[in-house]
Amino acid sequence: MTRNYLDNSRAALKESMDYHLRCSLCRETPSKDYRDHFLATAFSLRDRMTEKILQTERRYQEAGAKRVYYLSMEFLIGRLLGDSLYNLGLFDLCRDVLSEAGIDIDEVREQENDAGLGNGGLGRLAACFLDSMATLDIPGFGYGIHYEYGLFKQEVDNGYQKEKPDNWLAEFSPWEIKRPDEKCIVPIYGRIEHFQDRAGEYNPMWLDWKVIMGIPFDIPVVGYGGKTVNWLRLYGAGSSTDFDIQIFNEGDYFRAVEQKVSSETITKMLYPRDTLKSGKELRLVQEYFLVACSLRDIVRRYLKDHGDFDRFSDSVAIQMNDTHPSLAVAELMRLLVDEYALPWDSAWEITQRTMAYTNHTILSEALEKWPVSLLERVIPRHLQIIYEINSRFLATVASLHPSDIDLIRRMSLIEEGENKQVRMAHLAMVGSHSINGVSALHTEILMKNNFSDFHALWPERFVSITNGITQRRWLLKSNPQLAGLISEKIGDSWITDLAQLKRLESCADDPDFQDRFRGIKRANKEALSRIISRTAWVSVNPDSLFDVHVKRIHEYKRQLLKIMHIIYEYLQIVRGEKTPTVAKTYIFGGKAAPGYWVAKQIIKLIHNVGQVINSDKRLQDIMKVVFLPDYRVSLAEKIIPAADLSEQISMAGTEASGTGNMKFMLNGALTVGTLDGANVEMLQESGEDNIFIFGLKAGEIEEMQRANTYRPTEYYRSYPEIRIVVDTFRDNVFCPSEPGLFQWIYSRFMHEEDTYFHLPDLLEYIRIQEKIEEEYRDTASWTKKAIFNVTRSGKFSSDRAISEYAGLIWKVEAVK
Ligand code: HBZ
Repeated sequence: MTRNYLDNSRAALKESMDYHLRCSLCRETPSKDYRDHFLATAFSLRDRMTEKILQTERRYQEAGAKRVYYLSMEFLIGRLLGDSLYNLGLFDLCRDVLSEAGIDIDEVREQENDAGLGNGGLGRLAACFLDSMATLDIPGFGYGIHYEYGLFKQEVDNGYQKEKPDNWLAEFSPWEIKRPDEKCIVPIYGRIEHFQDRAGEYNPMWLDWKVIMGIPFDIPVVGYGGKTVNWLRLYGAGSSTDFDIQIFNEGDYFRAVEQKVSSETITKMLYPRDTLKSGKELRLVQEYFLVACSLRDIVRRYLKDHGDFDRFSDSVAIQMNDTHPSLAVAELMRLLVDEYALPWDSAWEITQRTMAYTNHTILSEALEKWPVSLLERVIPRHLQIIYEINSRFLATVASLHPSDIDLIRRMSLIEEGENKQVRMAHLAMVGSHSINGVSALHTEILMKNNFSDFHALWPERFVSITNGITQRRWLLKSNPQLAGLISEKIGDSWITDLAQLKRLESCADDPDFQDRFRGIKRANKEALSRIISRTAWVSVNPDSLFDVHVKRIHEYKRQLLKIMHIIYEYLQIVRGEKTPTVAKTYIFGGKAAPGYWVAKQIIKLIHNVGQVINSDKRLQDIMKVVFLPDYRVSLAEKIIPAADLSEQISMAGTEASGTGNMKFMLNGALTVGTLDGANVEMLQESGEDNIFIFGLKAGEIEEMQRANTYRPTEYYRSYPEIRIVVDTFRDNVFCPSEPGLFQWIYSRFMHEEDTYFHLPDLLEYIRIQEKIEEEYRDTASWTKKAIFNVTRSGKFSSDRAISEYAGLIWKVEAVK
């Protein structure tokens, strides 16, 4: 290529796309193959991004900048082509270049597989944070695992979820840059022996370990405007050739091959959330592998510019995304003490000043614990270090509360009992200078309940940082028409400063603006209707109210509450007790963990209720219920812009924050929700007229749980509305050909088992849904509320969240 092939001119872009078609893909030009065009476009962008990675790195070097490393077992990045095009400012140009070749850019974008390297909110948050760090010119990098298989693909067969492997790399990802030259070697298994040194002291030595090799794959992360390009480094496990050769030389060829195979299985697949992981050795190995590879890399980078560790915590901040990477505390200590011979106390000070921990769950059963016996076998040296950290920590606690044995037992890193376990959250908290929850309510609950002992000891360590989402992906790219309308009215500064949306408030009453706003929603609903008919085989009316409940299927998120309301409404209509005034489409989506029986039954229930309702002639144009299979990032990008109503109805006190709720708000859906997670703050921002809040509050539920006063049967007996719904489960109304299928739901209520308080909230939920129906009929007023949701969603940008992390926790600055 002759011209400066990296410039952003039309000619250069076309030239580099043609170049890649011929030289990278070995295709005749012009090609009509969408996949070829996807790859050629991606390669052309990658060239531009890698050049900028180098420039960005030079800038960071010159500034001697402090760096943030975001350690996460999950990065739910989805597709990258559209975002990269928008962030590089090349979308229009690229669309035109493709269209000149007779190629539709949307078709090209559909060729990309989602990188589904995460389960849900936690993983998607990590991905939004990468986008914000790059956009804010913060030297922030992700470290994660290069899973060969992401979260399973979901198929629904007669209402039953079937899991299929997500072989996302089968067709190869054009974004990643494999760097075998930067591989690292990670010791694992083996045993500890103590050797006496010259001074007569016994020192531990980790012997006979095996070796895993970590091979980095870098994915460029381009910030909006294209100035800063950071990267996400994903480690894949390989076998160490050196080590294999050693066994090989011993003549044991088969053992050498076996070891190679077993090393490579370490990063084979992402574990689905909520399966019973405790005791799953491979998962522990994965967590250790991530931490070991990342810290080696972080220390290596630091030591390139420094002779000792004196400035480590001034140069490095490490954020642990939940406890999954919390072995980083022990691994950093091990590196500093064992490999770099620092005294324990100095190493500990460095570790605490460097590390920070984000908690994402209040559900105590979801807090990670690992059996001591397993750690002893897999990472014996780390277990010793954890014991040493614990004994020093407990000595401090004991010195402050000498006779409080119970407190010491509660705070210990080790849960005593028949099967001793390490409490990973305690390890993370003790080893960090900062502990944060992900919404105001969540942090409050952590301080008051789960971690109250730690909060009493170190109140200064606790901070609340409400989650956020990137408006680049969740508005600019996924709802281009709305983005365009907004920019037309207030300019495009909202793309990097979401609070600017406030300036749109004056348009909320303007009938012309309202019309256009509604027109865009309507177009998005039409597009979604086509997807529904293609993937769920249901034809829906785009003029109906789109009421959407999409997220992981979990009892605490209460998809069952939503379906119980639908059943109620259905019965009302068919019994002639209600004349429907608004046509509605109820849309569900979400994956259930493969081993989570109740969650899978709930999918089946949604499907069966849908079958009965969708085939009932009396409800033909009035009500539809659809379950969209394989909910994932790229599907969310199509569903959310089309929603009128966003369901955020978890039992109060269970959803740490939620981030889907924010995406809906940004796209002009109204929320119906409990006072849970970030809904509380959405209410504050939007104003109570623009959100539908119902249900028990977290404190009320806590009180009922404490006093054990909740009796589902009392609600069943007292309220006919509840009774008629619950009875359908007993009477096989939605499973006539499989009697007994949903009996378990009825039985639970009858046996006073309703952990997530469905019945106490059902009545209020029914009432608020009636109010919603009434309000929806007033189109102008509804549209105005929808607009207010958009204009008041500024707080929920991940740019705001990242600025808070940078200022309050990481103490890093932008490097412009
Ligand atoms: O993290 C979610 C919370 O449920 C949600 O409220 C919050 O908004 C979001 C971001 O802070 N938590 C998860 O998504 N958790 C997981 O996906 C998970 C994955 C693997 C596990 C445990 C939890 O082993």
